[in-house]
Amino acid sequence: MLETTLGLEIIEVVEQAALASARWMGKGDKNTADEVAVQAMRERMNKIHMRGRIVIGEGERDEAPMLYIGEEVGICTQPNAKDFCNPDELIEIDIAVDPCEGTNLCAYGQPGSMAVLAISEKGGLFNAPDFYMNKLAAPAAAKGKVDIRKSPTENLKILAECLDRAIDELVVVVMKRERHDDLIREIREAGARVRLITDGDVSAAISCAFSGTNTHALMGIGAAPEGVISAAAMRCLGGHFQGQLVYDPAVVKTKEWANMTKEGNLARLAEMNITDPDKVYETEELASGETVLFAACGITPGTLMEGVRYFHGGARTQSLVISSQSKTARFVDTIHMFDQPKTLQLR
Ligand code: VTB
Repeated sequence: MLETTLGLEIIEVVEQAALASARWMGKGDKNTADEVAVQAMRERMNKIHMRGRIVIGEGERDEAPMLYIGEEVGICTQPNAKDFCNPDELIEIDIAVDPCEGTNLCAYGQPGSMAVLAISEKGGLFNAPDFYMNKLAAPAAAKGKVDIRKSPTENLKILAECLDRAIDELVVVVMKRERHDDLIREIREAGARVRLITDGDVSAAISCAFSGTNTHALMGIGAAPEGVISAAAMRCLGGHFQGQLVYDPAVVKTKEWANMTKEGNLARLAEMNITDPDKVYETEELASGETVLFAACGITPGTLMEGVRYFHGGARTQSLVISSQSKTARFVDTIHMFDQPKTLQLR
């Protein structure tokens, strides 16, 4: 149901966000690259015949004017909705968005930024707090065999067995951060190779589920909300994804968390009714809905998708839409014609 009604619409949502953001590609202004994506995503979403609610978005209402957590989106949330939306026929939908995942990558013209979202029925996506998350992603063959509680060395041995290859034939993606210095050392000592990225761990996590990407695992700490989006894709693809919230600023080592304390963060989690802050979340807990859909559109080129390519009068995009319902991963190549060209050429 979700897929048949919303499958094409959500492609357009991520396409519009990517097209907007890509105008700011390489301009060194990450805030604008993000803002325009948010605006475009919201505008397109509000044309969809649905009653949607943002569960993962740009932040709390007071700091984010658009796509804030709790914002209602879709035609059927508009004031005069009852004129054209029958409330009995409507499924309520939870939506997790990241209109420009990897804003720095976009701003500096680096590979791997994309517009991304995940949807499910109400309650089907974990409302992750704006915390950090330790993540482990791996291909389907290793699902349930690798475990985030085990050491990276142990996991690499298991992964090598599951993928029937030597450890030095494995590539692990890790974000280049001070907090990962020991992790990187350990992976290298275990014999595997590390692909360091500056940002954009959603794309890296999902790449693990596609053979041919030369990405065999994602390890390390990134943002928790994006962890849910990655889990939604992995849930559809059968890949391995686990996440554990990180609340200790001494572990995270970012300037954003310089004024935070471990005790303060634990208290924040308790307020959000997260009673076990050390819980390891499995894919099916992060994206538990009966139906889960995931869509992404490349802003800059990446391992999975091309980036936006503008040309006179139009642009070409590449998106990926994955469904737990039809068990499909569709790559959608779209030519957008802004000015009705006299002849349509495939570019
Ligand atoms: C970013 C971003 C990632 O995590 O790095 C962020 O690029 C948080 O890490 O893609 P820092 O605060 O250390 O930069 C992601 O957003 C996603 O998890």
